[in-house]
Amino acid sequence: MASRREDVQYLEYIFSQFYDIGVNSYGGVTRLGYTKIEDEMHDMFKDLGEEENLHTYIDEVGNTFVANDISNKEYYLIGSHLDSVVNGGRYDGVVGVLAGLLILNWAKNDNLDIPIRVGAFRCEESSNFGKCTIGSGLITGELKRDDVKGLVSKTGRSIIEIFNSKGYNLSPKKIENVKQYLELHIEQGKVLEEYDIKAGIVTHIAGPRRFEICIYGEAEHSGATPMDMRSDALCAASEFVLELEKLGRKEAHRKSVTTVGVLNNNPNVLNVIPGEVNLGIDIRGIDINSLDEIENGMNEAMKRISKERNVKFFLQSTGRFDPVKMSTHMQKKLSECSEKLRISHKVMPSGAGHDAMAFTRVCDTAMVFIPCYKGISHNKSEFSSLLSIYDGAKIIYEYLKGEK
Ligand code: HGY
Ligand code: MN
Ligand code: MN
Repeated sequence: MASRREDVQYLEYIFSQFYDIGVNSYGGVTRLGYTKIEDEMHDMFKDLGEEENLHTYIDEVGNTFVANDISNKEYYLIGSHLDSVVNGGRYDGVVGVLAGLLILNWAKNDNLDIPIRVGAFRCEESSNFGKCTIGSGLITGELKRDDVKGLVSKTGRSIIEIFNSKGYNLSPKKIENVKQYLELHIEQGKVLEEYDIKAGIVTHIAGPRRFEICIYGEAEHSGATPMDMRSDALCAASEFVLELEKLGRKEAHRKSVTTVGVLNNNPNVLNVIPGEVNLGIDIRGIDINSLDEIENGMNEAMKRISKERNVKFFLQSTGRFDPVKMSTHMQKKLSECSEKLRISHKVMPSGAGHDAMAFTRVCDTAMVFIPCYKGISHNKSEFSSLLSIYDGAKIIYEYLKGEK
């Protein structure tokens, strides 16, 4: 068994191989799903697997796998993603893939006879197509061809065109023989760091409900139109945004959150009253009743504002996952492994979405969190330490050894 120093040096080496891919002038990285930059990340992952003389392969939707055994035996799948948000950080998703490579290394050095594969899943972020977990969703059946065939990227490329050009399949065979799925991920919240706890054992993953809203008013002359004769779409949108924030605050005790992350104002010129505004809504929670409360409140607000301001609201759902529960027995065993390794840990929900959501459809699934600097994520300042990644990987490896 290599020393901890050698393991951390290996982590440092593989982390550095990804470091500059997709770097932008703001200091962060933009590695959008199903783009050339994400291709580069997957090529690098495949190269790193081949460097260790491991098996590598790519599935029908472009997910990349590195494995110690590609027979049709049941295997343990460790996974995450290599895409990022726009100007995001270098740890979201990547730490899970790094941990997987380290675990494969340990298993090889220990001659641990357990089939293990590490998967890097395409387009986990909704940043490029407005839909999340496309790679893992398609191969687990969470997403069907009809759910994605109409998607168009931020640069106007259709997913059909991208899949055709890469020889991918929008109706892939469902992934098979996965005994269990485990994912290491940065917490993307402040709890672990705040309480100086080294690991989180995830109980639930919040279910996202996402919507696009178009608000139509009337684009008119900003100087000649009296205040009481306007249908200002941006004022209506602003009232709606604050209303949705209020709904989120009201449901915070049930761990729900609401965000308007996208606002496009048209025609967005100084001397024209905004005639049309498009909003992107992200609601999350682990309690379905709470999410329903928020959704009802959102519909009430739209009705009221549209009447009071003489505008029209058009709502379209762009994604809906129920909250998912992680495997109870895996949670228990992961906690026991953390105890045994004397790594402080706590059980906790995940507010962020992950590829693990999709895998709950095909096998027992669990997640381990590690702290990240001030809980910052989806931001160039995102940071976690190599030692944290090492600790998280140790817990998962200890768990796998216990499965022998
Ligand atoms: O948006 C999320 O929750 C995740 O980062 N994809
Ligand atoms: Mn993310
Ligand atoms: Mn992620």
